[in-house]
Amino acid sequence: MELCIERIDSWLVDIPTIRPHKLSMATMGCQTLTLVRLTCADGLVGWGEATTIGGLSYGPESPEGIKSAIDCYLAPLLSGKGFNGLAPLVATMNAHVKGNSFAKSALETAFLDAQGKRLGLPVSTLLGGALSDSLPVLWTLASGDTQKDIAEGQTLLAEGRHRAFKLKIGARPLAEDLRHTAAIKRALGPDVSIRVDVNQAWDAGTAVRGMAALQDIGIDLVEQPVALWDRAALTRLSRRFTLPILADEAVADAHDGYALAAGGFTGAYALKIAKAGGPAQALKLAQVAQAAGVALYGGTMLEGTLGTVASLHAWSTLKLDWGSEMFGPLLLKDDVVTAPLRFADGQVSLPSGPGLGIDIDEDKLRFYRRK
Ligand code: MUC
Ligand code: MG
Repeated sequence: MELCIERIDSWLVDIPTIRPHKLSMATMGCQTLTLVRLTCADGLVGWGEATTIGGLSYGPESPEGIKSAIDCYLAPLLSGKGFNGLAPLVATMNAHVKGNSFAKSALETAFLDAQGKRLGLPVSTLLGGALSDSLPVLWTLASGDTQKDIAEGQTLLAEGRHRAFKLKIGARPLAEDLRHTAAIKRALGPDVSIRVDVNQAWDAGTAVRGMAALQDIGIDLVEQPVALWDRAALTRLSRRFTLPILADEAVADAHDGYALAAGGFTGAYALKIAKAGGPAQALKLAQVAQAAGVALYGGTMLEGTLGTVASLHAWSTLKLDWGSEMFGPLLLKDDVVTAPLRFADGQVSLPSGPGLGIDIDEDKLRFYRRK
């Protein structure tokens, strides 16, 4: 079976968030989806999506940069060529385009969607087969206001939509962040898992004080407390505290995962399709982690439904020790798909059907796309 790629189109799609989402490095009021449509010579289409967080504040690719890498380099490279599977597609992209993993992730997703539709198989089957058809999903409390976060958490617990929460800290002085975290933990109760994401905001000394205090408060997991480049500090912290560390920005792909684990890191890795270059590439990192005894977590780049579903197909093939945060669509006021994902009982359901198992709403794409 060969897919002959005829053309690749892309759009920037701006969708407002339901409330400001405050991280240590940016506040989001809108999310930009870079959507990709891959059209095969016989008319079959596959869709992919890439997102980042806060323009260039999370990583080195902006939405505009992702679109430009696709339109100017990757689309001309791939159009008119036939591929009998993902390996030659990825080899071609990597041979001619360095980096740009977010752009490559959108294309790998679109290829998998098209391949699944052609074969009549879900993407999860192409990636090894789903272990389950729903995955645990937490919610991030990040309004920037402690009382609002508590009210939001209590409502979501009462509705049963989520059972675990992540807090975004690091923008404020440590003492303030600790008061905020302790108040939320106290209000939501001992049975609710609370994790924090510092998004690289602390230096190594602040991280030692922060970890000790967060351990006393009863926090379950601390994500990326120090800078991406400071693997030594991340590793020291992981060995010093029983409170586990989740590496996010520090670990993008299988090479990073190997280097961090070989250096003595213990804890967990946040898998993200964008960081790795696609759902199949993220699974390569998962395999390195499993071989090294590092735990797994299904991470989000706050994708819309398309990118979230692409991730879910990959994560469904794994045992995720820390569950997932695939709630991106719930943070957006609207989306460009015909049917929303189902979130209930602390879980998100994996769509069935060939390819990604979702359909694009062309009217909404026309409405939200950047003109
Ligand atoms: C991150 O750094 O993990 C994931 C959930 C969320 O609220 O923000 C993202 C980014
Ligand atoms: Mg993170």
